Amino acid sequence: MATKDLSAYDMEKVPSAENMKFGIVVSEWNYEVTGALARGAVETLKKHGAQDDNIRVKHVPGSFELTLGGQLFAENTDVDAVLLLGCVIQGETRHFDFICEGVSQGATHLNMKFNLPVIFGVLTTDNQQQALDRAGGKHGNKGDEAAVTAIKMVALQRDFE
Ligand code: DLZ
Repeated sequence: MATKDLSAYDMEKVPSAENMKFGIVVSEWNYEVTGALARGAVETLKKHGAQDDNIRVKHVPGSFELTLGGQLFAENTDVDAVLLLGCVIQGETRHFDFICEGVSQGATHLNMKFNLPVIFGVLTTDNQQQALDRAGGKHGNKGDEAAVTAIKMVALQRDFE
């Protein structure tokens, strides 16, 4: 895009995902939330043209395990992007901080190590209601947003090929 066209940039526009392959890693912890994130992500990928055969879903026990799940996709498949979907809810101990820190650093590392879009689709909330509100509730579905981000990043990567 030329600099003169910047005011015409349309962020609502989503590229076609028709020829893109996706891996989705879903955490089992707080599955009422993460299952809804996953359903939203799959629906959104398909809405933008992704083929069912080009979307693979794997589950891991908790959000801390999302990083390794992502690495397994990156090393063993030809996916164009990986979505990490989890939900960490604040408890009484510092466990929350360690898990959030671990998975956010892990996702960043995977992006760089594999030069692959690895999308951070992890809700980090104070309570379950806040999480439900963002998993198909009053604040939308962050799984949908993760899917759109994945599509945009694959398209960006292809722009540089
Ligand atoms: C142990 C734990 C706790 C307390 N809370 C959550 C949470 O809110 N969300 C989540 O995804 N996982 C949680 N876990 C599990 C950890 O992610 C991980 O599975 C364990 O520490 C084992 O490595």
